[in-house]
Amino acid sequence: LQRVAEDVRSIPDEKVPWFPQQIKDLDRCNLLITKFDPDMDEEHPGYSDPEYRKRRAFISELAFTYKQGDPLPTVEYTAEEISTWREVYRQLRSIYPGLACRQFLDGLQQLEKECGYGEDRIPQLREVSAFLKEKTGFQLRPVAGLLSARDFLYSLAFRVFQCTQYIRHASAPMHSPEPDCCHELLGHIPMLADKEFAQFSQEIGLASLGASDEDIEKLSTLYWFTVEFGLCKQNGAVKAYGAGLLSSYGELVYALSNEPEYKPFNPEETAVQPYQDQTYQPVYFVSESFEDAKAKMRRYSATIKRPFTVRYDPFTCSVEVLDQP
Ligand code: HBI
Ligand code: FE
Repeated sequence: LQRVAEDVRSIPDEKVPWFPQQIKDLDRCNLLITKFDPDMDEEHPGYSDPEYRKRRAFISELAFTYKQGDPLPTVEYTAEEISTWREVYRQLRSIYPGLACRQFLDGLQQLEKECGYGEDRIPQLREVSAFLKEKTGFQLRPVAGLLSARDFLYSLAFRVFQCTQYIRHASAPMHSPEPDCCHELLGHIPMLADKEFAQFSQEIGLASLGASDEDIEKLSTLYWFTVEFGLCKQNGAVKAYGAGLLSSYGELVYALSNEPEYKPFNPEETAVQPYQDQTYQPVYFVSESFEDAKAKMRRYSATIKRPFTVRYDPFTCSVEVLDQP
């Protein structure tokens, strides 16, 4: 079902899906996918734990009631939650130096120095958002779980990153079927502190505004193989920059072993590669550099057909919609 853009009147094509034009319109970008939800998914490690599900419902409510501009909610994490975080942090931290890309290591080091990152406490979204805003203009917004690809990508156009605030179940610290705060805070946030990568992320978002379902599917696959599971060359070695890798001990080691297949990042091919959301990827795409990935993505985005062009105005945090010349 397509939402018609009632407020973009100059566009002749009636079938353009609705898209946000101001940052506060992101309050409407909240379509959740319940596929991996602990209340719905029998495979979820928290499915048969009523305490865990109650905790999740409480943290979800903070996201449901959040409106753009509100102060980010603070969660007082329990001793059990902090101990899960500690285990994840300790394990991953020990292998980052050899496997993560330079930008990630830089970002993480700054977060440890300036933002209270470490194994003893779970950083709060509020302090992390303030940190990112100074580094790259990105800000966070709380979300209750996995969002639709369209709504998730839309928020990136405004340099807004939708972040889950709950933590995975204590019985499975090394794996989570859905995004959780370990994935966001360890996988995504250090990368979003890098200017080049922040711009790369926003440009995927801008390309998604008002795009057809088919193009959203392709952009979402591109996002998957770059922002989530991307590898890049650095000083002759292959390193990880994807958040799905940098927040999973097992897959990070596997991705950089000689088991999986590597292909050069090429948007036309990458956009149609089938992917795995239940287990490790059989194929990863390797970029020459972020600059190269950004240039290639830009060229690809320019081929997406839309009856208008968009331009982001950073002063008003809004999107200008211009008719195609
Ligand atoms: N939702 N909360 C949340 N976090 C993500 O990382 C995320 C999402 N929805 C879709 C998605 N990622 C991607 O896999 C792409 O479909 C955009
Ligand atoms: Fe993610």
